Amino acid sequence: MTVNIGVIGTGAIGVEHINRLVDKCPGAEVVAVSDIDGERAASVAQRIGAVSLGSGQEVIAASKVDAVLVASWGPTHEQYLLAAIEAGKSVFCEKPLATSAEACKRIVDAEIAHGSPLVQVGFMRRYDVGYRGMKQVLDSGEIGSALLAHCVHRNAGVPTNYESSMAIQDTAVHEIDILRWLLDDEIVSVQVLTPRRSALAPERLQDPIVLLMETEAGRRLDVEVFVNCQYGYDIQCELVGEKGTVRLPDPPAPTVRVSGRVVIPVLQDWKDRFIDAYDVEISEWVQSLEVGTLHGPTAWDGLAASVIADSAVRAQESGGILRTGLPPKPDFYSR
Ligand code: NAD
Ligand code: ISE
Repeated sequence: MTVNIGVIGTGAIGVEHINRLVDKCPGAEVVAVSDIDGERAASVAQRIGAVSLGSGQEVIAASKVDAVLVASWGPTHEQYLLAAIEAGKSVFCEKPLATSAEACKRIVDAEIAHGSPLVQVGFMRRYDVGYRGMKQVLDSGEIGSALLAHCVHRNAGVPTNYESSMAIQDTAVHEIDILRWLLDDEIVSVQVLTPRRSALAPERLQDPIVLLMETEAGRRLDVEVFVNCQYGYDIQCELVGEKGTVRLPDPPAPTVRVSGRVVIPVLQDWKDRFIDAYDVEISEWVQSLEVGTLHGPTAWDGLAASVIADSAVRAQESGGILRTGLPPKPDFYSR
């Protein structure tokens, strides 16, 4: 069986996902695309033999589209998710689910009202072999119960439209999701520290920042976000347990001995760091469409990450420790 997919948003990650659907997912065919930049959509459509439609709503409504992949800008996600749910079509949405907790709640409510799961969110780190290995170690009990987590999320630099709140809502949101998933524990409070600002960061940005979070079970989590670190894209994560620790492996790279130095190159781009995870994420999504049961991060995970990220943005403004106030998980999502 072939699943016919419509893609909304043919920018950086939209094109990456289209390429992996075409090249790496034999069970899928991309039949329609759209972008507010119609020329960009048309050129992608022509390359892969799909049709380019005038709007995302037309992609969702198209009778030959079985499922939708949303990779447009975050603020546009809500309208497309609500339309896909109303049409009863499965939808994979890049993170964030939506750009406010209220918008995420409307999506969750619509999905519950529909009566069966349709939405998967693009938290791809859950598909990364390194994080999956960490989860296996933790779940085996080998290091005892986790007590602390130390994370680092560094980008060499960010685009000119990147604002301070994006360090949390766009960037740290990946750590928020992966820590909830690794620990199977909910984040209940958050504080944001603002150390001395890097003179190399654009003036509008407080960079770096440090998120300090506490979970329901009393675990303490710290996340450094430094998006103008200059030297590369560097993701680190360590869990400290009662009997040992487990650490995310660095991506494999050759060690070069030259000119009196030992050099291990650092990746420069997020696209390269998690390329295998994106491949597995999209392949598993297609397979789950074939069998009719979704397994990936849910709309509830999207809402939870957004509630926690919004609290962190407010905590950064106030300088205090804020309760995240996430409501209890509806039974619908306890599958
Ligand atoms: P981008 O700017 O390269 O691409 C976004 C595309 O959306 C653009 O082509 C733009 O014209 C199009 N667009 C904007 N409004 C639209 C609308 N109303 N309808 C249709 N298309 C519209 O951005 P990107 O880096 O590809 O990011 C897209 C999404 O993917 C964002 O939500 C971002 O947070 C997410 N993202 C996720 C990861 C990850 O690691 N999972 C990485 C990068 C981006
Ligand atoms: C980007 O949107 C992503 O999702 C990347 O994974 C992240 O590392 C980067 O900081 C974000 O801007």
